[in-house]
Amino acid sequence: MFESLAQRMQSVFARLGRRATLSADDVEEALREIRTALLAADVHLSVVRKLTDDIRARAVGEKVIEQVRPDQQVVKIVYDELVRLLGGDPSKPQQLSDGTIPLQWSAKGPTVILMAGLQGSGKTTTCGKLARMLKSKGRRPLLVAADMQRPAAVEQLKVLGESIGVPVHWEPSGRPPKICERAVKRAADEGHDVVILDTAGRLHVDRELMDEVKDIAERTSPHEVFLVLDSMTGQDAVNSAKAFDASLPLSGVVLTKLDGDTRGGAALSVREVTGKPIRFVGTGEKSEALEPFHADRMASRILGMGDVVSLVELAQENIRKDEVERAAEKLFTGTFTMDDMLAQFEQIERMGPMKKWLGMIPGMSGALEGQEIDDGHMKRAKAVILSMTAEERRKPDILDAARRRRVARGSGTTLDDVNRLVKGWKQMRQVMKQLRQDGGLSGRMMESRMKKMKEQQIRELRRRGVSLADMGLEAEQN
Ligand SMILES: Nc1nc2c(ncn2[C@@H]2O[C@H](COP(=O)(O)OP(=O)(O)OP(=O)(O)O)[C@@H](O)[C@H]2O)c(=O)[nH]1
Ligand SMILES: [Mg+2]
Repeated sequence: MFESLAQRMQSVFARLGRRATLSADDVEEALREIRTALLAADVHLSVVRKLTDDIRARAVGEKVIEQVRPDQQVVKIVYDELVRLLGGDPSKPQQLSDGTIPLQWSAKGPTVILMAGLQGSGKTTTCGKLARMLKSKGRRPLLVAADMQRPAAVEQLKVLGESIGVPVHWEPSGRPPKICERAVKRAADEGHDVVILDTAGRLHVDRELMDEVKDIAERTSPHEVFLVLDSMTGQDAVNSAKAFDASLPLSGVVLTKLDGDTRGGAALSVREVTGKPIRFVGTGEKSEALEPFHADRMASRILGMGDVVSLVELAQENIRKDEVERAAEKLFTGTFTMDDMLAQFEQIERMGPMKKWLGMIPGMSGALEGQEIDDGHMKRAKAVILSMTAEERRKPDILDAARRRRVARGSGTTLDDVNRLVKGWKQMRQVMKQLRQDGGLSGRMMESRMKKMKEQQIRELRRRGVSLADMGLEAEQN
């Protein structure tokens, strides 16, 4: 997700990277690029303006940190402002989930969660995902089929409930507000501690259905009212959010289909435009594909520069200059040995779940697609590296079958573990090499690709009626 926005951002920073110092003009030029990149990603114009203004204000006043190149500092400023825009606090370190589910719990009786949103936005799917998540934490959820609009809706929820082992309250006929009222009562009687109401979708915000969902909210006093938004629908999602916000006591937004080919604009706009926090994100069709939302993680992914951000953070925490430089050198030049991998593992262990973290390294998220990485693997992988000789760590290519068997024995792992690690290292090396060849952070190929992409995006924006001035570009010459 956000691939093109992340790539555009990287190209902006790449260009800055070749300057020794940053002038006010450089910052302006970068801001213009950021502006078009954001508009092309379908971010609301008012949000783009605010974001670029905030970035400019900070970039001008920022104290220079000696250990860090100015362009990297700009990355950090943009990152901070993105985090803020997404409703987070950049002064807090990466928020690692402690595994609890961030919900407003009822003090007494079952917690009631109401799901509302346009047709096909993912309400029913999200109800199932949330129920599954709650159940896995020892809660006793009850799903409620309150969509009497679409004939198959009740059946859909029943099937879903069965597949995750969560009971579903449904009635063959009747009005949804009454059904929900009875369902909440049943939940209290039967000892369910969470009730999830799956309401009917609507194509547009229409009066009748809006009144119905309002009625449901009034009768059940939900502790959470989630608006489910399809992130692929961009500006439309944001506009409908305003309408729902006007009629319902929304407590937050669930952004679905972030796994798809979304341009990311909805994610960036919704918080600023509605003032409602994004609470969860849906990242797939399966019932496990729901995550609590973290502004900082999202900002890292949008920038595609998570490593640079943490680098600057390290520097800000006054880590020794040579260490910072060494880390940057390794990342950007691609001389990546098993020792580096071991160091990365150790660092990663301190940073939380590996797959998420690795996905934040530029160019890495694609390479990780469909790969199994869990933290148990990592422990074994560390043991494997520790059993290698210094030479093997420096030059893993010399690990032939006999050496691999020895390493497996020595580390108490299997030959499979050793092979997997070497394969993983090779893939990483490939990614780094690719990054370098494609230009990654500095090359020409990337730049020309970006140029093309940008021209395309400008054409597309013009077609949508965005003026050049709004893109931060001068009026056309011809
Ligand atoms: N890829 C992907 N697909 C999703 C996600 N969430 C929902 N979907 C898909 O989106 C489609 C619509 O989802 P539903 O949950 O039925 O949507 P709904 O809001 O309940 O729709 P109505 O009941 O008709 O209003 C289904 O095909 C889902 O599988 C997600 O996070 N990622
Ligand atoms: Mg539905």
